[in-house]
Amino acid sequence: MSLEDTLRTLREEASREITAAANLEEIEKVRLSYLGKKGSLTKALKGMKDLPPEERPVIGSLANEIRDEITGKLEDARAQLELQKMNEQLESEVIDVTLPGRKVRKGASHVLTQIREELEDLFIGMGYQVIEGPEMEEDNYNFERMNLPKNHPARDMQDTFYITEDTLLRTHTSPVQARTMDVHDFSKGPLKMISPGKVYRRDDDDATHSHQFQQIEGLVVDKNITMADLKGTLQIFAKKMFGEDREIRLRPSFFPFTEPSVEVDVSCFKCGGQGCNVCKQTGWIEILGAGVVHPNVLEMSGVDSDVYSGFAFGLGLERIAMLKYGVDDIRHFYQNDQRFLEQFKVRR
Ligand code: FA5
Repeated sequence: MSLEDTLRTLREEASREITAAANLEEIEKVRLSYLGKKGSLTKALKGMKDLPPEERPVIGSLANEIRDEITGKLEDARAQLELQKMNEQLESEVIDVTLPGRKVRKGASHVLTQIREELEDLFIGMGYQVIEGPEMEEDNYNFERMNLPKNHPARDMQDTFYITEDTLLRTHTSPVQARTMDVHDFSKGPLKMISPGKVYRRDDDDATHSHQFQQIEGLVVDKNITMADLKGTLQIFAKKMFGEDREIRLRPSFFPFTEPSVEVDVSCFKCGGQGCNVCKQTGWIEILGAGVVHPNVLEMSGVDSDVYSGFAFGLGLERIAMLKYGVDDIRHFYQNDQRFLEQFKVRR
């Protein structure tokens, strides 16, 4: 067969094979088999050198024409197949935006954190600062500075976890009173602070007692502060937390660091005052202790008790949460049962 015939045959075969190629891999194979180093068109062109010189330009231009034609067809076919491949992919990977989404489980603040923040906002609104104190405390601040010298019988009121002879896990947030008064500059104005935080006691756990719980301490010291200021403040707090119709009572009590002292009870949410297992048949749940700051406590911080007076309170955060939401066992707050916690989830 003459070289010219060979070229014409290759042209037809290549054209057929390109049309028949079903995918990009097959196109590549066709390309290699004609135009590759060992491809049939490449080989045929090597035969050019054996042609008589006068035939070379004619056959040469035919060969170029055929090579360009095959290259062009290959490129068209490749573009076509690439488009087809992309369309198939788009179809197979289609996203149905109307399908319902998978639910993302979001975390949320613990109910006690929510109430703490609510109370902080209330007191900040009345001009109080929020001050934190250490959970691991010196015996000195936890007791002595609260007018409870060593061997004072009232120390037994709060069974203590000791770390060393002089350090302990604080049994209440009251030591922050002394720490704050020590550094407050009274020439610049009155002291008004609250101090939230964890406290620890060797109490037996039951429906209303936990060995670790949270308190919020409150302290106001200025000239002419009286029991009436304390009462007014507690009333604002109670109304805000429990609403207008919940009953509140102030009961005379004793704390070594206040004189006079009171305890505040709220009517039981479960029995409404009839008596039940939650309120230990009394009809009331105690939420806080308070009173007029004892002159000794002021003096130990270098505050002149003839000029200044103050009131203080210490409230139990879990008790407030129990009363607000009708939770009948304090242990629910610490067991991390999702079914319990989810009830207080707020979307922010
Ligand atoms: C005190 O801790 C005093 N420091 C409060 C105080 C401050 C009085 C300032 C005067 C001036 P008491 O031990 O009563 O007091 O505890 C205060 C509140 O903490 C209680 O009214 C109660 O709401 C809560 N509480 C006490 N013990 C527990 C406990 N084991 N579990 C949960 N809450 C408790």
